[in-house]
Amino acid sequence: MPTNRRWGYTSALALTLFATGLVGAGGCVVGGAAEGDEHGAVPDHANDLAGEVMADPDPEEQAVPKRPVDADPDPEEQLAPKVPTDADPDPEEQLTPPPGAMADPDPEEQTTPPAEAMADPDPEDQNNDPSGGYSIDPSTPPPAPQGRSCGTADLTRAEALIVEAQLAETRLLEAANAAPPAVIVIPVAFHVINKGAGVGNGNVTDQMIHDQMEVLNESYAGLTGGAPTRFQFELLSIDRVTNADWYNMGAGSLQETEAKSALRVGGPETLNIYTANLLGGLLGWATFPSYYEQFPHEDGVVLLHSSLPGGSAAPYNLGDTGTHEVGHWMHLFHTFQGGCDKYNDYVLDTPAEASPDFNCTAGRDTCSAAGLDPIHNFMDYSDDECLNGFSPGQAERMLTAWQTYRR
Ligand SMILES: [Ca+2]
Ligand SMILES: [Ca+2]
Ligand SMILES: [Ca+2]
Ligand SMILES: [Zn+2]
Repeated sequence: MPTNRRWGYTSALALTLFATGLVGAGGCVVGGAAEGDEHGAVPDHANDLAGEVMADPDPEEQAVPKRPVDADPDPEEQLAPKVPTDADPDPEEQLTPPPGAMADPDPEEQTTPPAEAMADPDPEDQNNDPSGGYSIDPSTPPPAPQGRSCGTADLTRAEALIVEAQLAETRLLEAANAAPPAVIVIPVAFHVINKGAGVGNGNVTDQMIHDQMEVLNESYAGLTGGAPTRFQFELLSIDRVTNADWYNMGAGSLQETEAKSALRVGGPETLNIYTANLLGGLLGWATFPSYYEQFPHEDGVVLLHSSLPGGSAAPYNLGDTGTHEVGHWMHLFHTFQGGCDKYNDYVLDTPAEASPDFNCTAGRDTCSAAGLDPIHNFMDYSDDECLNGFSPGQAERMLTAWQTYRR
């Protein structure tokens, strides 16, 4: 039984976008939940995703990084106190908080025009970006040593500002024009990547998929305790493929690209969900909508097969990994992104929190800014049992992002 969840991410996407002006790659990798695996007992360090990866002897992690940046030793690694010798190019390491991030008071970053960001291809810029990682307030306790974690990439401040500018433009246009539709039905294509027959080999049942669809619909309708969104999900198709190589895909791996290239259907409006046995103990990852224009074949959500409702990845088997990853696919960030930074997740009504919450810690309040930590928010890291809603601000952001990138 897995004990940890990790949400990994693919930083190279963000970097590529950084260079091109597009923005936003998100990948959530969730960890320690490999089915029937021995990895589950490995302590997970939420903000130290590399720590678990290093401790994980799984040879599958040798999967070839797909994106150039993944192979580039991230300077941030040197800033990661827990993994000083880590040579693993895992992009999740970018989630390690740059110590200087919070201290960067440069007001110019708030007004950095996209053009400037686009012109600067230096990947090291990400390391100086306040929003590029978990910006942990030094005055707050370190993150819990275990629990869910996600691999979806944080955008750099420059990237995030581009997105914010694009969303702001959409808001202006929407205000001047017709309101968006009351209901947006998203077609969902499920791609079940397995290594053979049976749930144990990743061949999830149709029932599990239907149950996941129900979880998505209830969650996004606000029926689980959060704010309602205008999104509904309708199952478009289920296809299954037996491919042991793809089955053990890693975030940003060649296997991921091969599988997606072969299986993806539809345009930016179609939610492609791939289930497989993810490497590194990850629960899933996703791409941000701003990534679609340049890399349409990468668009989608990848889920650990056993995270679907009824799967074996307890306490992450109620379907909220799917809800969380789709949140990224809609351009939501983690509620702890940026830590106590005033921007944090770029959503006003989600109180900033210094680090992920893993244990549904009632009354948790890690940032001095108003509001208790949003421990029940789908974009935090607690168990599925604890996560139960989006905020109105997140619902608005998803709608605006949809109008900007996916309609
Ligand atoms: Ca917020
Ligand atoms: Ca607070
Ligand atoms: Ca829940
Ligand atoms: Zn995530």
